[in-house]
Amino acid sequence: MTAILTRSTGQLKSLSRHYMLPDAELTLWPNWLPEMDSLALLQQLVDELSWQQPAISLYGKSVVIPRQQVWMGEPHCRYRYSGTWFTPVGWHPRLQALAAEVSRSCQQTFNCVLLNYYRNGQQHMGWHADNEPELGAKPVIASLSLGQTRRFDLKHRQTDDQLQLSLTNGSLLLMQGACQQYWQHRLPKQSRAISERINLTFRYIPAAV
Ligand SMILES: O=C(O)CCC(=O)C(=O)O
Repeated sequence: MTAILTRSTGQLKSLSRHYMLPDAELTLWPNWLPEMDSLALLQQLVDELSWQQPAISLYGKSVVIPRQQVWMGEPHCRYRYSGTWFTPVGWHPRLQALAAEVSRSCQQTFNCVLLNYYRNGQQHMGWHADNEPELGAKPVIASLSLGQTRRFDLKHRQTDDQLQLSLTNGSLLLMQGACQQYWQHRLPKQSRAISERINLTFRYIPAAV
């Protein structure tokens, strides 16, 4: 007799892998959102958000980013990225509810989100850390992926330590500890990745006092 292992959506959601790295702590929930819900959300966000492809400053040159993005959240959450200031658009109701769900899973408050839309594997993001001063010391970042599976690389700034993760449809990756201080990450080009993907990085920016 064949044993069939079934799990409810709730059980799948709670399955996670924990990575204790030098100077960083990662948790990956491979099935945080069910597959069909993730694909439906991707389509909704493609259709309903006003995607931008701004130029940023890279090594002194103005370069159009190789993907599209939306910066969203509470009104005070202005954010500087590669020499350019971004003012958030107001919450999309679905994403405000999602931010609250991510906050519950990660036991962290998030009040803004950067959405990146990659049409195919040629679109990418280079090495960087989410270490802008407005995020405070030791920022906690929760990264939700929808659509095409993509490779996600991390490397330690001072040692040869490297890690490659596969970010699948519906996965949630939590980066915490001193991750943004000591590690950089990137989403490399992948010629075999032909489908579209949206990544949402939930962040917290304190209101200025
Ligand atoms: O698309 C990804 O998974 C990477 C996103 C990222 O690195 C960022 O938003 O800082």
